[in-house]
Amino acid sequence: MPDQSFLDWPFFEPRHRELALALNGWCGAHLPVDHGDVDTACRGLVAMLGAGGWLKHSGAAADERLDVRTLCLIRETLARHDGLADFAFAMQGLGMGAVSLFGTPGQQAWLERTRAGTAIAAFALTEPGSGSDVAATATSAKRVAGGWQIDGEKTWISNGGIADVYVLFARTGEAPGARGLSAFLMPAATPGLEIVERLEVVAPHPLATLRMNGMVLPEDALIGTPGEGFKLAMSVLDVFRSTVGAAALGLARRALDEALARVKSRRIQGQALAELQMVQGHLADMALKIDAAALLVYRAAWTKDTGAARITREAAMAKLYATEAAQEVIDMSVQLHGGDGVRHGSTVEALYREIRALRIYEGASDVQRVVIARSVLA
Ligand code: COS
Repeated sequence: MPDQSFLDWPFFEPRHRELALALNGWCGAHLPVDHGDVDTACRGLVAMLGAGGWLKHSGAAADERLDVRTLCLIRETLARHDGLADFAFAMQGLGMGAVSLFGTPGQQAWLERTRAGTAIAAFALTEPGSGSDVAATATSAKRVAGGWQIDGEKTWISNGGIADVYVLFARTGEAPGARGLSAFLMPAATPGLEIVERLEVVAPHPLATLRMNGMVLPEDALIGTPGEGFKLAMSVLDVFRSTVGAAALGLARRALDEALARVKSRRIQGQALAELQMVQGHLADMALKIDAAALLVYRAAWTKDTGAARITREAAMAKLYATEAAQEVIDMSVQLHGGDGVRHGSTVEALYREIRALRIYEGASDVQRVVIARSVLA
């Protein structure tokens, strides 16, 4: 078990400490799972996390508030034990984030299922021609009798292919660019939805390209107000970007734990690696980066939970720093493991593959720099 002293920081309430310790115990008994077939593994993880009661924290029903510190503590803890378990939890939250924050009671019926682990959620924003530039979204939603006709393609959609329900962003055309988008609830069984391609990546998880061809969604599929989809997406990302930082933190803490075990047991010239001053310097840098990342992550989460309307800058700082720092910490842990660090199937080798995508998805590092720079210059 890594250093838990951060739980005494003033960002947390007793309920957060209790939850983190209880989840850590649950993870010890249930994780990691076999990742052999990622679709099967993810379905199993969603069901397990639902049965364990953890997924109820992935979204908030109408009379509740989404607690970002809880989301972050859960992601950090799961990531420390099993990256795929963190992924399975996170996607239930991101996928249903718009419904949780802005959904009608009717739409929240889906949220009940994703919080119970009986339905899988996905967030369909990115397109072949618009990744970082959300305002360039081309998928169209046109008003037709009884609803909205959707045409277009989405790609890099996590849980694509296994999701039961997607939140889809499309151009409804109230204005050009960012002011002409809207969000929709799209059940996977809707006629006209096709999984065009499954994508494989360095740390496998379900990913797909989707095509919507003459699909018709009912009127009540619209989430929020027409034309407000960009802001809605950004508000969801403000919450979940902080949690990506938390996942990176969990991966980094695991890498430090693995490094500590290694340098205490591995001997060189008659002494433990840990006795070498240069190794101690690396350990100090790793611990420092982890604490700095944790401070930024929980600062962002606490700021939102205590009532801030927007945490755009705090979330961007948390995601940028925590993911970049985790990459460095994990790389150093691989280095301290020598050849074992790059051996296929070793824990640090898996961490090395798992961290990479976090610097890209939910806003690449340079997008976070753009967001931070704008807030500094404003
Ligand atoms: N919360 C609420 N509103 C927001 C917001 C936020 N976090 N960020 C921007 N807005 C509002 C702005 O205030 C602006 O409103 P007005 O038109 O009323 O002035 C509007 O949205 C447009 O904002 P902006 O001009 O900043 O839009 P840009 O097109 O310049 O977009 C970036 C900026 C690059 C920051 C945005 O496209 C982005 O975050 N890209 C990355 C996308 C991403 O994370 N993709 C991953 C998907 S999930 S894997």
